[in-house]
Amino acid sequence: WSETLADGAQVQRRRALAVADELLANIDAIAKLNPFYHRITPGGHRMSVAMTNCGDFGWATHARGYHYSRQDQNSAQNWPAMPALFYSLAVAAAEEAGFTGFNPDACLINRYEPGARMTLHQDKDEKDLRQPVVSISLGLPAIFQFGGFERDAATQRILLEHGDIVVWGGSSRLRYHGVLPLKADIHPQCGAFRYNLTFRRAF
Ligand code: MD3
Ligand code: FE
Repeated sequence: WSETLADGAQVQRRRALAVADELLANIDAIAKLNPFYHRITPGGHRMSVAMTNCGDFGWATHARGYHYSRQDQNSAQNWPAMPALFYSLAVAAAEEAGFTGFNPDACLINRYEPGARMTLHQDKDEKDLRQPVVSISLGLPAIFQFGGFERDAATQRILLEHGDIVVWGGSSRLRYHGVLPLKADIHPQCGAFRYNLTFRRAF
């Protein structure tokens, strides 16, 4: 079942549940090739979320900002291919939310450990902001914050759980959003972690 959060923003509850184990096996295989690591922001802070990527491009930090890169900065290898299941699920979810023709070339994989969080930010490093972002949550639940178009606007909080997919597009594409510190617990399939896959068209 799905809920509209705001114009262009839709949660599809448990949409990925039936293939969650397969998604997790793919994440493990990707992390064997390109392990998760904590990036350092341009401001010099170590992010509490650990990341890896798959697809043509991955999200990278840089002394002067953020960008998308074919190579993993750590290994100097190209990112692993996006598994067919990832691509088809993200495209189908976008389509169900009304975004036809979504063609993601980047999948960022975020791994949250207890206490890890993501402060309010906008996703605007992508070239074509008419393409939505699709997010798939796996493992421990997290409280997601979504706000307005200015950092200090009021935020709504929504719980994202194992298997939930969120599609963000249209006028919601530039909303501020973040994730509150993860509460320690053990998930049957993911142990102490939460994973979030975000699919984007980078270029
Ligand atoms: C709203 N990740 O990687 S996913 C990110 O749970 C990111 O790891 C969070 O924000 C996470 O950039 C949130 C939900 C999400 C993703 C992209 C959005 C919400 C969004 C883009 C625009 C507005
Ligand atoms: Fe984001």
